[in-house]
Amino acid sequence: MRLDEFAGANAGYVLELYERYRRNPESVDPQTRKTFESWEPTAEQPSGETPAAAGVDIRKVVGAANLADCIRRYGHLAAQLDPLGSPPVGDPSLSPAAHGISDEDLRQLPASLVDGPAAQSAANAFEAIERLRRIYCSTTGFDYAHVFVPEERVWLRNATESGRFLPPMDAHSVEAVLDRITQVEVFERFLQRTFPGKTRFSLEGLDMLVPILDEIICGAADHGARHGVLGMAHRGRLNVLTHVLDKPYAQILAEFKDPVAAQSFRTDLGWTGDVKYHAGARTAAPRGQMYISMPPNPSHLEAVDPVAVGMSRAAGTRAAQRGAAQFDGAITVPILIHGDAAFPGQGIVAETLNLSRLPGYSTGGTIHIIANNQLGFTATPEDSYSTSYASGLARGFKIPILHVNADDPVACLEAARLAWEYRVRFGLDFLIDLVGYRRHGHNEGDEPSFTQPVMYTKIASHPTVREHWSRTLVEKGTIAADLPESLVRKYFGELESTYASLKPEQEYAPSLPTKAPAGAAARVETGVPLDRLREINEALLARPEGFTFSRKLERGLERRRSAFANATERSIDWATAEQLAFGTILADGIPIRMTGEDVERGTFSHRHAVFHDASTGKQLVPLQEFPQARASFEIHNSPLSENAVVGFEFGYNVQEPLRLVIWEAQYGDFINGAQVMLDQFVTSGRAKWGLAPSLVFLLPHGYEGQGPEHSSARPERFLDAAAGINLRLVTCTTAAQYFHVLRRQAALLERDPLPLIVLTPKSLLRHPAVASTPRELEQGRFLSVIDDEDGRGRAGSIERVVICSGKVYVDLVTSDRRASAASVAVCRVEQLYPFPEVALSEVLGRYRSVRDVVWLQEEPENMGAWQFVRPQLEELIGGRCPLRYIGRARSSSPSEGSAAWHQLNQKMLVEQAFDLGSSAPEPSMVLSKEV
Ligand SMILES: Cc1ncc(C[n+]2csc(CCOP(=O)(O)OP(=O)(O)O)c2C)c(N)n1
Repeated sequence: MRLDEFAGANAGYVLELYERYRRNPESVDPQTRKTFESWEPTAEQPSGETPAAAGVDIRKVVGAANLADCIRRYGHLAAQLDPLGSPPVGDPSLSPAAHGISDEDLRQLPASLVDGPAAQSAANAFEAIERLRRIYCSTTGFDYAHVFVPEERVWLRNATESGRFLPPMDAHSVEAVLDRITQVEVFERFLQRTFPGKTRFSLEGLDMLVPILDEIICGAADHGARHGVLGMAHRGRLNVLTHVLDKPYAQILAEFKDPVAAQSFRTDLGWTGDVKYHAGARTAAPRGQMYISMPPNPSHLEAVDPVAVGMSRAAGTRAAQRGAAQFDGAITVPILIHGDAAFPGQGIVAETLNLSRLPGYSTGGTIHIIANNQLGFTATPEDSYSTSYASGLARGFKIPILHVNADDPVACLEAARLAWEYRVRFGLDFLIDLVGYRRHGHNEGDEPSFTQPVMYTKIASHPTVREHWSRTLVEKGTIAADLPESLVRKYFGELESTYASLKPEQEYAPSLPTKAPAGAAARVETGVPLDRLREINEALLARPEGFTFSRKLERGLERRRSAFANATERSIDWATAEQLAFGTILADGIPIRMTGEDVERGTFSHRHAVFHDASTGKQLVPLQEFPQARASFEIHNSPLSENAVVGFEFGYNVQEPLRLVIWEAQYGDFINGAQVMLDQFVTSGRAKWGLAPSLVFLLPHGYEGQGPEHSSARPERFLDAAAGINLRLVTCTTAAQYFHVLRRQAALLERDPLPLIVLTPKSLLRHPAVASTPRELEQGRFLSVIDDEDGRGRAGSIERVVICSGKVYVDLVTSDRRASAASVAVCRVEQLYPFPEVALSEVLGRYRSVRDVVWLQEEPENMGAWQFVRPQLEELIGGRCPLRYIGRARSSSPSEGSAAWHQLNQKMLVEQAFDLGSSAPEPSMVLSKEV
């Protein structure tokens, strides 16, 4: 066997193995030993190549092959990535000496040892190695040794070494790049000159970001993509907004001139607006068929990542047909621009990367660009990450990484072209680490030399990439010597005349969502005729030929089958109500997407939206199969994340607002992990940016003795953020209420979209008191307040009205004390926000002889709805009688850790509710006090 039958690294490995065998035959496995017993490696030269290597020292051959392998793997360590000239770290394995060979030895060896496109037509191994060095240790660091899928690895190597993604270098192309970076630079300089010190988070030092984006977007548009979604934080955002998303200069300059006047006040919409470097945009005209949008972002770095990715997923998903939703990654492209400190530092990045290959979340490949200015405010890379590069995290996700010197336009454009082609070929994420610098301080009012004096001395005399590129082109004679300056004058002129002719700022006011007339939600009809419900129920229970259900599920299915036998029997449990709500919504042609941890089965084993054949494991999703459906149903168990997945669903929802998007928490309190998404996007997105989200959150909530972390969904967090009608918060106590609220949400998607938070039950999922009758689905609608079901007839004798919300209602009405407390009425507030003052005042108006009104809750006094409802109740009562609080005392922890202690307190709540005299005894945590 000849050595060159093994290629490159393989040859090295075989020879290494052979060496080991020669030294000690026992050190290799028996099969290899057998092969080597009859094998004599010869490094024969293919005919036509000189010099012949026959008879050469085998160690030299191994050394050469290993050297080539090391350059491919570690060459990036010797690449000149920093435009400011800091030397690369290098690596000993990149020198021939480390492999026991010299340049002269290499000249004696065949180029074929090196293998790959670089070796082709090289005269010998030395020449091939030099070519490798020029490729791998240049101004691009090819960092993808961690990509171990053979097909991808080979493609990347060939793409790198063939140079086929190098940009064209004809006069027209190089001039176009010069033109673009002149625009980019002049825009920043003009803003600096016109509005000195005003924050704009200049892009200078990373100017090539814009041509890189151009290149990727052109590739995508040429390839037939329809949507591009660009997610980014503050750095360079204004520049990208104007040059990539075509936001007019006039609009940006108006915002700089007087941001307040440019965004007209709309207090009636709760409008606050936001700073200009958080604004989103969408291109007015397409490139090819492709529109590009950029979601608005909050200050919270990287929080926009999953939002942009979710938008892209939505844009590429067809949902208007029965069955599963169909995603096509070719029509939509997400691009995320990250900060070099934020990328490794913010956990949301890892969560977002983890979505990339999951069936319910993949985007067909997200292109990531780290806008790496080697600083995070004042923090250095040493302060900011434990990985070797800012991009280190991406390695674990097998994402190819190209580090590229931002002062080398050719290298930057090659990276962009290669990234795009990789995405086309494999449909996977790619990362460009664009290494530049930051010409000014973190913002333009900041003095960077306090903390980076040496770096900023260097930057002061460092030419811009435009100057650098101009000089190169003029020296080569590719462009006329006066072209660079004439371009600078041209773009300054454009900005100056735009600024001079700026029209009144009001013309640049953003368009805001309209608001539905008050009470629109209450008028929605959500009942469904019984025949229709029965039909859909049966269709959802249809048994496909040959599908075997788990025996344990059979009983429940049988119960559901007979749920419509009697219209007035409480036969509809929570899960059935949900299935019927989903079924009828799909039959109305509204697609549904539902995600969350373990949602397919349901945390409490109640949903079973996906059945698994008991013998084959094959899946069945009835909501995708039933014939009445006119839209897709998709359901996915999410990864174990809250922050990124909520961000993703938010993005999906705002991109495709006419689909019902539902996220369920395993337990309500886990939404703590998504607090940034709630505060920065869900509850304030309308006031800041004019977005109109309608995402549904299902949050299991209720005190059942499971301890401080499985009791409360913290409704107070939503009530704290509730203002200007920005959300709906409900807590349904019956299956019918849940059915109607889901259908109401679907009906309002277009007319009056608002996020919907539903506090859902746990143990009550199967409680008879929560079950509803078919008639209630047919005739009812969602009620924001439910009066005492026995109390109306005896309103005149009622001395106390207890108002509560959620599961504690069931504790009250099922208690033994209820029967003996005929003078106590128990009412439920089912919608906490918008607060149903009209409905509640009607209820209270019925009880004319009350001695006190009680707000009763399970949560401690400083949690739950109490702080929110108290002023509203006081106003409703208007001093006619005292208001009393019954609930747990103030506490730093949501609940007791012991089930026994919980039961004691819960019992005490009930006692207090029906006790018209005394206060709570020890050792209860429960308070009963007049306020
Ligand atoms: C979640 C969050 N934490 C802290 C900050 C404050 N902050 C704003 S920019 C910045 C540095 C960001 O550095 P980098 O990611 O490298 O981006 P650069 O500004 O250098 O482009 C910090 C700490 C923030 N905006 N968001």
